[in-house]
Amino acid sequence: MSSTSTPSLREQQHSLIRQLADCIEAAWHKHLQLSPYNLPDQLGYVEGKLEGEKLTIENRCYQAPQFRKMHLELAKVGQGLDILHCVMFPHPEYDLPMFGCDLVCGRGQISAAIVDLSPLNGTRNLPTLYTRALSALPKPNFSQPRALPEWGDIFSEFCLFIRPTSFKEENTFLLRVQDFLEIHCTQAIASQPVSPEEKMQILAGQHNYCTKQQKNDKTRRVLEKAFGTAWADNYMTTVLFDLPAELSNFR
Ligand code: BLA
Repeated sequence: MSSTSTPSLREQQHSLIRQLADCIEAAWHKHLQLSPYNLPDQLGYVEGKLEGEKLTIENRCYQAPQFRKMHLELAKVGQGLDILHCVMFPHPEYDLPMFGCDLVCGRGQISAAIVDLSPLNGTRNLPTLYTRALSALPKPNFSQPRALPEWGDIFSEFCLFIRPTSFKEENTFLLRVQDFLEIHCTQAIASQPVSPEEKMQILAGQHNYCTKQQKNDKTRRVLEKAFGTAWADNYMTTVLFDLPAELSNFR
Protein backbone atom coordinates (compact mmCIF):
# COMPACT_ATOMS: atom_id res chain seq x y z
CA MET A 1 0.00 0.00 0.00
CA SER A 2 1.32 3.46 -0.80
CA SER A 3 2.15 6.20 1.69
CA THR A 4 -0.98 8.09 0.66
CA SER A 5 -3.41 5.30 1.58
CA THR A 6 -6.58 6.05 3.52
CA PRO A 7 -6.08 5.72 7.27
CA SER A 8 -8.19 2.61 7.81
CA LEU A 9 -6.46 1.24 10.93
CA ARG A 10 -6.45 4.63 12.61
CA GLU A 11 -10.22 4.68 12.92
CA GLN A 12 -10.23 1.37 14.77
CA GLN A 13 -7.65 2.30 17.37
CA HIS A 14 -7.58 3.70 20.91
CA SER A 15 -8.45 7.41 20.88
CA LEU A 16 -5.02 8.47 22.19
CA ILE A 17 -3.32 6.60 19.34
CA ARG A 18 -5.62 8.26 16.83
CA GLN A 19 -5.09 11.71 18.28
CA LEU A 20 -1.34 11.22 18.49
CA ALA A 21 -1.13 10.03 14.87
CA ASP A 22 -3.13 13.08 13.74
CA CYS A 23 -1.00 15.41 15.85
CA ILE A 24 2.29 14.01 14.49
CA GLU A 25 1.18 14.31 10.87
CA ALA A 26 -0.19 17.80 11.45
CA ALA A 27 3.16 18.98 12.87
CA TRP A 28 5.04 17.45 9.94
CA HIS A 29 2.76 19.09 7.37
CA LYS A 30 2.81 22.42 9.20
CA HIS A 31 6.59 22.81 9.42
CA LEU A 32 8.40 20.59 6.92
CA GLN A 33 8.68 20.25 3.19
CA LEU A 34 7.51 16.65 2.85
CA SER A 35 8.00 14.19 0.05
CA PRO A 36 7.18 10.48 0.01
CA TYR A 37 9.70 7.93 1.29
CA ASN A 38 9.41 4.47 -0.19
CA LEU A 39 9.74 1.65 2.30
CA PRO A 40 11.25 -1.66 1.14
CA ASP A 41 8.94 -3.51 -1.26
CA GLN A 42 5.87 -5.09 0.30
CA LEU A 43 6.49 -3.61 3.74
CA GLY A 44 4.16 -0.59 3.57
CA TYR A 45 1.07 -2.52 4.57
CA VAL A 46 1.40 -6.01 6.01
CA GLU A 47 -0.78 -8.65 7.57
CA GLY A 48 0.56 -11.69 9.38
CA LYS A 49 -0.78 -14.59 11.37
CA LEU A 50 1.37 -17.47 12.61
CA GLU A 51 0.49 -18.31 16.20
CA GLY A 52 -2.65 -16.80 17.57
CA GLU A 53 -3.89 -13.43 16.47
CA LYS A 54 -3.70 -11.48 13.25
CA LEU A 55 -1.23 -8.57 13.16
CA THR A 56 -1.92 -5.70 10.77
CA ILE A 57 0.67 -2.99 10.16
CA GLU A 58 0.04 0.27 8.33
CA ASN A 59 2.96 2.58 7.59
CA ARG A 60 3.15 6.24 6.57
CA CYS A 61 6.58 7.41 5.57
CA TYR A 62 7.96 10.76 4.39
CA GLN A 63 11.26 12.55 3.99
CA ALA A 64 12.17 16.24 4.23
CA PRO A 65 15.32 18.28 3.58
CA GLN A 66 16.39 17.85 7.24
CA PHE A 67 15.13 14.28 7.70
CA ARG A 68 16.21 11.15 5.90
CA LYS A 69 13.08 9.32 6.98
CA MET A 70 9.99 10.17 9.01
CA HIS A 71 8.11 7.02 9.88
CA LEU A 72 4.69 6.69 11.47
CA GLU A 73 3.44 3.17 12.00
CA LEU A 74 0.13 1.92 13.33
CA ALA A 75 -0.28 -1.73 14.22
CA LYS A 76 -3.14 -3.85 15.50
CA VAL A 77 -2.78 -7.31 17.02
CA GLY A 78 -6.12 -9.15 17.07
CA GLN A 79 -8.72 -7.10 18.91
CA GLY A 80 -6.54 -6.69 21.98
CA LEU A 81 -3.38 -4.71 21.21
CA ASP A 82 -2.95 -1.35 19.43
CA ILE A 83 0.46 0.19 18.77
CA LEU A 84 1.76 3.53 17.49
CA HIS A 85 5.44 3.77 16.59
CA CYS A 86 7.09 6.90 15.26
CA VAL A 87 10.70 7.83 14.53
CA MET A 88 12.18 10.84 12.74
CA PHE A 89 15.67 10.03 11.44
CA PRO A 90 17.62 13.24 10.74
CA HIS A 91 20.01 13.48 7.81
CA PRO A 92 23.43 12.97 9.44
CA GLU A 93 24.59 16.36 8.08
CA TYR A 94 22.46 18.01 10.77
CA ASP A 95 23.12 17.99 14.50
CA LEU A 96 19.57 17.06 15.41
CA PRO A 97 18.33 14.52 17.93
CA MET A 98 16.21 11.50 17.09
CA PHE A 99 12.50 12.01 17.76
CA GLY A 100 10.95 8.73 18.90
CA CYS A 101 7.53 7.86 20.25
CA ASP A 102 5.89 4.52 21.10
CA LEU A 103 2.41 3.91 22.46
CA VAL A 104 1.21 0.44 23.41
CA CYS A 105 -2.43 -0.16 24.28
CA GLY A 106 -3.67 -3.54 25.57
CA ARG A 107 -7.40 -4.19 26.03
CA GLY A 108 -8.40 -0.54 26.00
CA GLN A 109 -5.70 0.57 28.46
CA ILE A 110 -2.42 2.25 27.47
CA SER A 111 0.37 0.33 29.21
CA ALA A 112 3.33 2.21 27.76
CA ALA A 113 3.61 5.76 26.45
CA ILE A 114 7.11 6.95 25.64
CA VAL A 115 8.44 10.01 23.87
CA ASP A 116 11.94 11.40 23.60
CA LEU A 117 14.32 13.58 21.66
CA SER A 118 17.44 11.44 21.90
CA PRO A 119 20.93 12.91 21.42
CA LEU A 120 23.11 11.65 18.55
CA ASN A 121 26.11 13.92 18.74
CA GLY A 122 28.34 11.52 20.63
CA THR A 123 27.53 13.07 24.01
CA ARG A 124 24.64 12.40 26.39
CA ASN A 125 23.54 16.01 25.94
CA LEU A 126 21.13 17.57 23.53
CA PRO A 127 22.19 20.65 21.54
CA THR A 128 21.98 23.74 23.80
CA LEU A 129 18.95 25.26 22.08
CA TYR A 130 17.00 22.06 22.62
CA THR A 131 17.95 21.86 26.29
CA ARG A 132 16.88 25.46 26.74
CA ALA A 133 13.53 25.03 24.99
CA LEU A 134 12.71 21.69 26.65
CA SER A 135 13.64 23.01 30.12
CA ALA A 136 11.20 25.89 29.63
CA LEU A 137 8.20 23.55 29.13
CA PRO A 138 5.87 22.96 32.08
CA LYS A 139 7.08 19.95 34.11
CA PRO A 140 4.61 17.12 33.55
CA ASN A 141 3.38 15.14 36.51
CA PHE A 142 2.31 11.54 35.99
CA SER A 143 1.23 9.10 38.69
CA GLN A 144 2.82 6.00 37.11
CA PRO A 145 6.29 6.62 35.68
CA ARG A 146 7.93 3.51 34.19
CA ALA A 147 11.53 2.35 34.38
CA LEU A 148 13.57 2.23 31.17
CA PRO A 149 14.99 -1.14 30.07
CA GLU A 150 18.74 -1.75 30.20
CA TRP A 151 19.23 -0.73 26.51
CA GLY A 152 17.49 2.61 27.29
CA ASP A 153 20.72 4.55 27.85
CA ILE A 154 20.14 6.14 24.43
CA PHE A 155 17.36 8.34 25.80
CA SER A 156 17.78 11.93 27.02
CA GLU A 157 17.08 13.43 30.43
CA PHE A 158 13.78 14.67 28.92
CA CYS A 159 12.55 11.19 28.04
CA LEU A 160 9.01 10.59 29.25
CA PHE A 161 8.04 6.96 29.89
CA ILE A 162 4.75 6.44 31.69
CA ARG A 163 1.54 4.47 31.99
CA PRO A 164 -1.23 7.07 31.79
CA THR A 165 -3.97 6.46 34.36
CA SER A 166 -6.69 8.94 33.29
CA PHE A 167 -7.97 10.98 30.36
CA LYS A 168 -6.22 13.94 31.91
CA GLU A 169 -2.87 12.13 31.88
CA GLU A 170 -3.46 10.92 28.33
CA ASN A 171 -4.09 14.49 27.28
CA THR A 172 -1.01 15.76 29.13
CA PHE A 173 1.05 13.16 27.27
CA LEU A 174 -0.44 14.26 23.94
CA LEU A 175 0.35 17.92 24.65
CA ARG A 176 3.90 17.01 25.66
CA VAL A 177 4.44 15.19 22.34
CA GLN A 178 3.02 18.21 20.54
CA ASP A 179 5.49 20.48 22.39
CA PHE A 180 8.42 18.18 21.53
CA LEU A 181 7.45 18.18 17.84
CA GLU A 182 6.97 21.95 17.76
CA ILE A 183 10.46 22.47 19.25
CA HIS A 184 12.03 19.80 17.05
CA CYS A 185 10.58 21.01 13.74
CA THR A 186 11.38 24.66 14.54
CA GLN A 187 14.99 23.79 15.42
CA ALA A 188 15.35 21.52 12.40
CA ILE A 189 14.36 24.10 9.81
CA ALA A 190 16.77 26.63 11.36
CA SER A 191 19.73 24.22 11.50
CA GLN A 192 22.85 24.32 9.32
CA PRO A 193 24.91 21.38 8.03
CA VAL A 194 27.86 20.32 10.19
CA SER A 195 31.50 19.57 9.31
CA PRO A 196 32.45 16.13 7.87
CA GLU A 197 34.03 15.21 11.25
CA GLU A 198 30.85 16.00 13.14
CA LYS A 199 28.85 14.09 10.55
CA MET A 200 30.92 10.97 11.30
CA GLN A 201 30.11 11.33 15.02
CA ILE A 202 26.42 11.74 14.26
CA LEU A 203 26.48 8.63 12.06
CA ALA A 204 28.04 6.71 14.94
CA GLY A 205 25.25 8.07 17.17
CA GLN A 206 22.57 6.85 14.76
CA HIS A 207 24.27 3.46 14.60
CA ASN A 208 24.20 3.21 18.40
CA TYR A 209 20.57 4.37 18.59
CA CYS A 210 19.35 1.81 16.04
CA THR A 211 21.42 -1.05 17.48
CA LYS A 212 19.98 -0.40 20.96
CA GLN A 213 16.39 -0.13 19.71
CA GLN A 214 16.83 -3.43 17.88
CA LYS A 215 17.37 -4.98 21.35
CA ASN A 216 13.73 -4.31 22.31
CA ASP A 217 12.58 -7.89 22.91
CA LYS A 218 8.99 -6.82 23.52
CA THR A 219 8.68 -5.40 19.99
CA ARG A 220 10.57 -8.34 18.50
CA ARG A 221 8.35 -10.91 20.22
CA VAL A 222 5.11 -9.37 18.88
CA LEU A 223 6.52 -9.40 15.33
CA GLU A 224 7.97 -12.92 15.65
CA LYS A 225 4.67 -14.39 16.83
CA ALA A 226 2.88 -13.13 13.72
CA PHE A 227 5.57 -13.34 11.05
CA GLY A 228 8.41 -15.57 12.29
CA THR A 229 11.99 -14.88 13.42
CA ALA A 230 13.63 -14.04 10.09
CA TRP A 231 10.82 -11.70 8.99
CA ALA A 232 10.85 -9.94 12.38
CA ASP A 233 14.61 -9.40 12.23
CA ASN A 234 14.41 -8.08 8.67
CA TYR A 235 11.57 -5.72 9.62
CA MET A 236 13.36 -4.40 12.70
CA THR A 237 16.58 -3.75 10.79
CA THR A 238 15.18 -2.45 7.47
CA VAL A 239 11.93 -0.69 8.40
CA LEU A 240 11.86 0.18 12.10
CA PHE A 241 15.52 0.95 12.79
CA ASP A 242 17.48 0.88 9.55
CA LEU A 243 20.87 2.55 9.31
CA PRO A 244 21.61 5.39 6.90
CA ALA A 245 23.09 4.24 3.56
CA GLU A 246 26.57 5.46 4.62
CA LEU A 247 26.52 2.84 7.39
CA SER A 248 24.73 -0.08 5.81
CA ASN A 249 28.04 -1.97 5.35
CA PHE A 250 28.55 -1.93 9.13
CA ARG A 251 25.88 -4.48 9.96
C1 BLA B 1 7.62 -1.42 24.91
N1 BLA B 1 6.86 -2.12 22.60
C2 BLA B 1 6.86 -2.16 23.97
C3 BLA B 1 5.94 -3.20 24.37
C4 BLA B 1 5.39 -3.75 23.24
C5 BLA B 1 5.97 -3.07 22.13
C6 BLA B 1 4.37 -4.89 23.15
C7 BLA B 1 5.66 -3.59 25.82
C8 BLA B 1 4.58 -2.71 26.41
C9 BLA B 1 4.60 -2.69 27.90
O1 BLA B 1 5.60 -3.10 28.53
O2 BLA B 1 3.61 -2.20 28.47
C10 BLA B 1 5.65 -3.42 20.78
N2 BLA B 1 6.36 -1.38 19.61
C11 BLA B 1 5.90 -2.66 19.64
C12 BLA B 1 5.74 -3.12 18.28
C13 BLA B 1 6.14 -2.06 17.48
C14 BLA B 1 6.53 -0.99 18.32
C15 BLA B 1 5.25 -4.44 17.86
O3 BLA B 1 6.92 0.11 17.93
C16 BLA B 1 6.23 -1.90 16.03
C17 BLA B 1 5.56 -2.62 15.18
N3 BLA B 1 9.96 1.65 20.93
C18 BLA B 1 9.98 2.25 19.72
C19 BLA B 1 10.44 3.59 19.88
C20 BLA B 1 10.67 3.79 21.22
C21 BLA B 1 10.34 2.55 21.88
C22 BLA B 1 10.62 4.55 18.75
O4 BLA B 1 9.67 1.70 18.65
C23 BLA B 1 11.13 4.95 21.96
C24 BLA B 1 11.40 6.13 21.48
C25 BLA B 1 10.40 2.33 23.26
N4 BLA B 1 8.82 0.45 23.69
C26 BLA B 1 9.84 1.29 24.01
C27 BLA B 1 10.28 1.00 25.35
C28 BLA B 1 9.50 -0.05 25.81
C29 BLA B 1 8.57 -0.38 24.76
C30 BLA B 1 11.39 1.72 26.10
C31 BLA B 1 9.59 -0.76 27.15
C32 BLA B 1 10.52 -1.92 26.97
C33 BLA B 1 10.71 -2.69 28.23
O5 BLA B 1 10.11 -2.38 29.27
O6 BLA B 1 11.50 -3.67 28.18
